[in-house]
Amino acid sequence: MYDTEKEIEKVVLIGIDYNNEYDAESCLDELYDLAKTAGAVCVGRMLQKREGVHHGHYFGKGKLEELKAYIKEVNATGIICDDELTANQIKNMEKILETKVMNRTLLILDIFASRAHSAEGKVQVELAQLRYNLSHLTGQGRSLSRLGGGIGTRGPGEKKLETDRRRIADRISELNKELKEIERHRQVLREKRIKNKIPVIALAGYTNAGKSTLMNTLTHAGVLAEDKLFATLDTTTRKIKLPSGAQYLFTDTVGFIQKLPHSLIKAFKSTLEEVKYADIILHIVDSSNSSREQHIKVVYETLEELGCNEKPVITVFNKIDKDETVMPLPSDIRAITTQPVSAKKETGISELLEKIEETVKSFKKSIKILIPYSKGNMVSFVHGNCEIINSDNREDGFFFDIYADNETYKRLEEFILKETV
Ligand SMILES: Nc1nc2c(ncn2[C@@H]2O[C@H](COP(=O)(O)OP(=O)(O)OP(=O)(O)O)[C@@H](O)[C@H]2O)c(=O)[nH]1
Ligand SMILES: [Mg+2]
Repeated sequence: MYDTEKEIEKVVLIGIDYNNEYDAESCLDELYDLAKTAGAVCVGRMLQKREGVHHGHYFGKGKLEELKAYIKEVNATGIICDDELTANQIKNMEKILETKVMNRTLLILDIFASRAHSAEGKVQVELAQLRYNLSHLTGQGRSLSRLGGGIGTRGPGEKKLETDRRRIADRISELNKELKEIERHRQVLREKRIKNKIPVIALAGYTNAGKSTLMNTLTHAGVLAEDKLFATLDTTTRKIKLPSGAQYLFTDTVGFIQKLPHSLIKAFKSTLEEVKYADIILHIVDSSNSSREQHIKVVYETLEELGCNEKPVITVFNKIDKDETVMPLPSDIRAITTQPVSAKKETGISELLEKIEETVKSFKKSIKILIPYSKGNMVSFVHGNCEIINSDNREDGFFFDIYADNETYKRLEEFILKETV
């Protein structure tokens, strides 16, 4: 990852109103939040109604002239476009507008770069940055420096790189190797969890929905939670004991956003895939956000992209304490159940935990078994495969009060205490 000095950018946000399901104004509102998070000051915004982008310079010629005058008027040092731009579009626009041209992808990459703390996060961000730059290189000998220009001027380009395509490719393959090794470690951890049979609950959702705040309320993990987009990049997992005695693992991870750059999805696949290995996905929604329905849609699309269509989902409508939260809450037919909460004010939390337990138990059977001392070898099987609520060494054998999945249930059927069936 490359870090260089930060300069304050005064930017104009631009976007196209395609007249489709995306509300152009709220897309720009989100771009505003991204720009602010990245440290830029927004001095204006401009939308053009068009069927599609102008392939040479995004806006049409006339609108671009209008934008040029506007940039001068508000004294902006650059523009940020809500859509992905080709290297050619950037080149043409910079020439016409005589200012720095950035886009949403660069902003997100830039924020990720400033947020990555773990070795894995850093490798993933650098990989995404390099892939992005490689895909925006046109022709031999083109300087990288201009292309890397994000808000904080982070990015490979701003470090005086005299690197060529070949060297980037080499670095990418080097990073890929590092990432593979990190992923191997992660896989070992996951396998250990599967072996322990502790239910894993992954917190997923749109960025800034309150995942980390809920994680802290539930587990006192002390995860950083802030009113900034992508406050969390690294995965945190904590074990908690519920009032019933059952133990669960909760995992907090990176948030989703619409138009998440593909290079980032690819680089962050192993982090994003954390949800894939969970027993339940806790889908956190910021109910106070006027785009909450759109956010829900983006989250389900991203989950599908990650191959998690089949996972049981519990939707948590968070931030119900806020005045902006409009009732009634939206319906969510994809979720098994929903729960309104305030992670901050700690309301609805015990109801949520009950619903999580009910859901876990709905695909596990509760049984009480007695294993005779002569079959002591089955005890380690129980420890390895069941969720143990209670255990006791009785006169006639080992007693267990457990939750077992179907397969385990069959193996233990002969030991089930009759009176508990
Ligand atoms: N009023 C109110 N604010 C909340 C609640 N939950 C979270 N917040 C605030 O929302 C902001 C974002 O919270 P985070 O927990 O960092 O959100 P996140 O989903 O982890 O966000 P990322 O990690 O950035 O994707 C913070 O300023 C929190 O204090 C809530 O129930 N009520
Ligand atoms: Mg977070």
